[in-house]
Amino acid sequence: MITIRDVKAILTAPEGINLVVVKIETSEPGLYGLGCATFTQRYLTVQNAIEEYLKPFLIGKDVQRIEDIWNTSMVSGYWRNGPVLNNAISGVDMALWDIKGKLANMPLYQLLGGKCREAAPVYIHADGRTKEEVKENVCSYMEEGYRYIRCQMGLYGGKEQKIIKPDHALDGAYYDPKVYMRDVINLFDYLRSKLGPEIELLHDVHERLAPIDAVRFAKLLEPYNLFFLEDALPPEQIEWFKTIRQHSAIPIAMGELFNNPNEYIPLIKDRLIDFIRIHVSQIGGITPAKKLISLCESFGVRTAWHGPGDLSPVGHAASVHLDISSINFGIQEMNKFNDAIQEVFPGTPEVKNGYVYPNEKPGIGVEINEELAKKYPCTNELPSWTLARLPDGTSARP
Ligand code: GCO
Ligand code: MG
Repeated sequence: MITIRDVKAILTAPEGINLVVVKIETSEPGLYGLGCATFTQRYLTVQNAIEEYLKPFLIGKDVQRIEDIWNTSMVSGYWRNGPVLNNAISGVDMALWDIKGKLANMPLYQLLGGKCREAAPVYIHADGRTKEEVKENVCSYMEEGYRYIRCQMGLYGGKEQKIIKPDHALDGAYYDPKVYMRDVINLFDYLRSKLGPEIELLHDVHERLAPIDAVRFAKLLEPYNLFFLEDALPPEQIEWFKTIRQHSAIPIAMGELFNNPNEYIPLIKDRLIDFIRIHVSQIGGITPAKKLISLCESFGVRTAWHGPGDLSPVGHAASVHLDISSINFGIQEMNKFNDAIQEVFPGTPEVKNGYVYPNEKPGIGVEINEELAKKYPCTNELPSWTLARLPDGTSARP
């Protein structure tokens, strides 16, 4: 029996974004696995959960028993389904799937049912201070071969806005929801008039609107035929998706903030969303993700795994293996990796002509240069954008 000999968290930030990768070493010399445990805003806590709690629990266990290890790890602290422990468990889970692929001498997608497609179409992020600037960025991505493009104007909630604050207003990332709504509707009206109907456009509300405004926004954006409208509501208000469905046929995407199955199961079983946007490590890794794929398939929901900069190339590659082997794949969000991250993580997924291809190497197929990783230390700073505030200073969901 091959056993777990060591479990460690590797922290690195080659793009200036904190990443957490778990490395599991085994009793078989040279056999190890890598998994993504990236919760960028709480990376030290995830590292602590891995090294203080999961490591002593896992040493000596059979590397092959992925399902048993996932379930026993999930209940080992009794309270569960939170972001920190889910990410820690994801790192272990993905590393064990990586090891299983190496033992089987097969790329992970083969263990999950084999290819449904040769490559997964991806979407990329375009932004800009004005609608003209956004259009320019969309066009340059189209020239690179991207056919799905997320369009924002001032990232989330909009920028370049004239905010009238009260005296002595506290610091924060101020935005005006109504100005944001008007600007984005104008943006898509402009983009469609200039680019036509073919290019697939997406938008991320990022939970920045009051529920009834989200309903109106989904209705007003319907004529622009978005591929999907993401995070129209915060997780705390998901009951309002029923109302959105009654007023708009715009495709709905939700899920990056979900950790607990009770957040996403109602939306899937009642067909209130079209794309599930889960951040795979936030629900605990490949083991729960493959079960979620089957649940979604039963209800006509497609996958659109969260794939921003705060996901390691190991995590991105794991998502691509899930993409390739799922019949109800929808679209894959993709990061434009810089040179440094590609050097730290040999095997980082590559995009060609708007498609990302799976690694054909055994397991997940991404390596890590641990010495080089040390050259890019993580930093524990408050992400300023999370201190979102409305014009009068009220704290808002970021
Ligand atoms: C997306 C997400 C990200 C998140 C980020 C938070 O759709 O890619 O909204 O941009 O804001 O992952 O850390
Ligand atoms: Mg998002």
